[in-house]
Amino acid sequence: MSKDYGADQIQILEGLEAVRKRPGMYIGSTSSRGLHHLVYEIVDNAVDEALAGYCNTIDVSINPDNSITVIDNGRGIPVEINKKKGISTVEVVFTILHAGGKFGGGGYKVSGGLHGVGASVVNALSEYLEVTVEVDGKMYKQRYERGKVIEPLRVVGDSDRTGTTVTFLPDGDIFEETVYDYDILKQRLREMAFLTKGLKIILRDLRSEEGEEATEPKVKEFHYEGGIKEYVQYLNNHKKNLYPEIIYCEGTRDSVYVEVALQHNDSYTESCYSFVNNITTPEGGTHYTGFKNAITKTFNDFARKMKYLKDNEANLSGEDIREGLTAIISIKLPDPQFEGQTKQKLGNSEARGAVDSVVSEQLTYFLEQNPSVAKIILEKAVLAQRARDAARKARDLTRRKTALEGMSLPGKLADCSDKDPKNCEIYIVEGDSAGGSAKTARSRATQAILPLRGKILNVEKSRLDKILVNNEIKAMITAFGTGISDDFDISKLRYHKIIIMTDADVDGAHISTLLLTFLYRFMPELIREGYVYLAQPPLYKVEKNKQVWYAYSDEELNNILLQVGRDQNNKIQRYKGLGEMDAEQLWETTMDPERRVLLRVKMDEENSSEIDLTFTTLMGDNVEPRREFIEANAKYVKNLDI
Ligand code: 28F
Repeated sequence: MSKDYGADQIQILEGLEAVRKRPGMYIGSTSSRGLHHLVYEIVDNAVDEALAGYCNTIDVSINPDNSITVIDNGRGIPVEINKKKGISTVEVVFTILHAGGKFGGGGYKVSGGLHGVGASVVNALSEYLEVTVEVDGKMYKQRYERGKVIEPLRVVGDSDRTGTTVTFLPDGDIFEETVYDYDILKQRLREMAFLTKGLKIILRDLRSEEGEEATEPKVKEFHYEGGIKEYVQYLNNHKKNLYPEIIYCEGTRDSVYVEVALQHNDSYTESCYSFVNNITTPEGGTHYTGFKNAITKTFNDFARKMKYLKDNEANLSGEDIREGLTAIISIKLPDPQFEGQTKQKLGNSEARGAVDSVVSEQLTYFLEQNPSVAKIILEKAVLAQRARDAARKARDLTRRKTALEGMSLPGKLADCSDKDPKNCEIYIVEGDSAGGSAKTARSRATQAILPLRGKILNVEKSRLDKILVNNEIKAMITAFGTGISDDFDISKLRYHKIIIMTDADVDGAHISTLLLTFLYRFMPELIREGYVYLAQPPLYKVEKNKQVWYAYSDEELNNILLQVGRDQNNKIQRYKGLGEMDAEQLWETTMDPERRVLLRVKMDEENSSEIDLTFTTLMGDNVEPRREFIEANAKYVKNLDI
């Protein structure tokens, strides 16, 4: 091929060069999240082919070298030469930015807005990418390196199938992290399969666990004929459902395709997830608003018609009706407009009316056909309303009033003198003895201590009114100053670090989990914005000839013993609890900002339904799912001291 590039070719190279210069602009980040995004971009194109009705199976493999292969059985990307560009359509798709627009009008592209940067970006950010197209009995192949065409598309053999195969190796010069996480891909591909009913997605991990001889590859197959109904079933199967049916609404209004599945369980939490063209919208948007409006209006109309609500009684609030509700709202529309901080909120106004109309119409019909289910839901909503009224009274007690109104801080709180939240941190300490030595050890200017008496309430199993009268919970709400749930106001946070400090034993771990459950359910933004930490007390103290070392893990202990030599003058103490350290030791090992180790609690927004499910599994009523979870994950646990 002649080396003198035409104007088009130069424009193509500049386009991909731009991607390599500022990858974050195109895939959000070059961290692990960006690495996994590459897979979603390629899979999205295959899912588009499924939505168009030509593909029903997608194979995804993590290869031993951490390259990825995605295979679909669709029509195959057209191999003809694109008149305008003078290159094959395949080459257009992989070398021209935003050329992914597969369909003109009519069909839905899964990858829309910021999300759909298409295959060309993956190509630009890969050490190599190979695409194989099987169509008309032939197999075509083309290879690129860092986005550059190595050779034109050419026939390499015959084929008796049709479809597109893409193999790419992310560029180590661009991505800090190049090792794929099987679980991250598993969760997103499972979600994709739920959202695209009938599509079979198979995930294989062809890497062998380090150290182990090559075991048979990990394989997982996702195939849900029931689509989002099965998604609700999956999210609810660890909970006690209030009725067996899964309510399902489906329809199209003004070219917006609407699908909604919902079912109540006996918990007090609302787990509703919304999607646009299979893209998760954790900030909600017009489709979610339309859903909430329809639910509130339909249930209230029905309640009045069935005389559950007398004419003079107030309407049930949306919050009451959605207590314990698990729902999936999935819409598809041709040109989604994303808004919000992280571009994960839908802005299209037509979506609100479309969802409202489909859900109102079909939910009304369902309730008329199933009055016993309607009764169950309305009775729970009425209970929730009463509890909410009681909670409002209790909450008014805990809401942080100004100092003048005398809402004093909890007595047990040893506050810090600095009043600028940016400088301040609060230690939530288990037990009065540890609390005592923490109060002595701390730096009074910037460190506040809130001792908690033993186990706090498991909020997963209690309603808001019970939670708000619990002293430990009340103390935390007042100390943090932000209020909770809908009242939550991050600007009122009094400490920019909330540090959970518990014993390094099973009880301590339980208390940390209970605290994280409370924070996740009532102040999730604290976790999402990275204000929450776990203190890391030492596990061992090694003394020898008056010298002292601290070990924070078993391997660190071994390294210290290797250094100082293993002999009888070693004195090794296994710390069972914070109380075994005096104030000086607690300061230097766990509280001194110069020397301590803190674990920051992070929440990966893209897997919010999985996080919600994990809390329910671990903290909810049903024992069986918890046992399964523990058995499945026990192998990851280190230094468990039963
Ligand atoms: C492993 C990743 O990318 N699959 C794809 C198709 C099918 C068509 C297509 C793709 C025309 C100009 C946009 C075929 N026949 N899997 C995939 N399958 N792209 S990507 O067309 C590309 C459009 O650019 C296709 C008829 N219409 C569309």
